Amino acid sequence: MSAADFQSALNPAASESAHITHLWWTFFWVTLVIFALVAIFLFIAILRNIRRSSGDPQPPILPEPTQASENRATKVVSALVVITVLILFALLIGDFFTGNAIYATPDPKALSIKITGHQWWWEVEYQDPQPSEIVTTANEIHVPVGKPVKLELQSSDVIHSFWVPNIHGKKDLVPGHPTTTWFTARRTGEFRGQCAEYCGEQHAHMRLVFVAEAPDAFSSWLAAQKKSAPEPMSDSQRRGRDVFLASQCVMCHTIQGTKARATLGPDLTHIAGRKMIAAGELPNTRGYLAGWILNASALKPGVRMPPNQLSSDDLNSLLDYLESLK
Ligand code: HEC
Ligand SMILES: [Cu+2]
Repeated sequence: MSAADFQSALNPAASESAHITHLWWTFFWVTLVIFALVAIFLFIAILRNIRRSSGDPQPPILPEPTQASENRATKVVSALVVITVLILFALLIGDFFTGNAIYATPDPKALSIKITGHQWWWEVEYQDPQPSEIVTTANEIHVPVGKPVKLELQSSDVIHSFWVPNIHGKKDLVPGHPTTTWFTARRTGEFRGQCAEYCGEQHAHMRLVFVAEAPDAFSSWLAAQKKSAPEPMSDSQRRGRDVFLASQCVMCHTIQGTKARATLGPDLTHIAGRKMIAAGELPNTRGYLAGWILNASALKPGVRMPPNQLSSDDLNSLLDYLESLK
């Protein structure tokens, strides 16, 4: 992830964010010119005043303004008011057209993804008319470049806001009020998203990884996600699966192909394929995974996952198993 792709509304990767960036720069240059003009005139006025009063301890007594100079002042002020109104109006029109352009008309062939905000992670579900083809994952969204995408957004608890600045503007997730938003990615890249509405203790650690990739790469990613979890290959992995299925993990997590089918926490069917864990907070490495499983709240205070007491053998097997879930 390059610095500009990290989380920047000024380095667009989708048609929608390109419109927003364009509007931003228009506002920036117009207001910069006005600011510079105001500063210049202010500076001139100050200079004049200093020169007028230099060497004279008493403030100068200015003559009464003449009728002619008063008329001129009124004209200048009126002209400036009219120019200000015109500029504001032009910006308003630009804003209106940008708004129109980014709330594009629905496309029936769009890829449909359902996003559910939870305290403090994102559930991601690729929709399909056939229930068995639906893919569920968490905190990582892949989309194909050049294809319209429809996001169906909802919240399971409090108000969150979905924001991937390189792709589109913010969209609030209000409980009980599902909304939709549309975008088309225009270049490949890996971007970061962030919850943009304060939603409790770990709001700042409610991020996501957003991957825009070539259609072929996306198709193979989605096909891999559709599969059930791979069967354990080694004894340790087999034992790890038993540990998982025998402990309270199954009350909150799903691993497709096993009896773990709960949805209080992220789907773990392909957890090893994800770049980050804990909603973009920690790299998906064995060390962080171990720390997370033993005591998640030490890494993310307030987290909705309880600590676990596991013998080191059980933990190692569990890690072997989770790391095999590609
Ligand atoms: C009470 C419910 C609950 C139980 C029990 C539970 N978890 Fe979790 N787990 C969660 C929640 C909620 C999250 C997401 C937390 C966050 O990111 O804020 C999570 C996150 C995770 C993650 C990171 C997933 C990701 O993509 O970020 C892993 C791995 C995980 N849990 C493994 C386990 C294992 C292994 C067990 C059993 C030893 C377990 N969990 C028990 C609720 C639970
Ligand atoms: Cu939030």
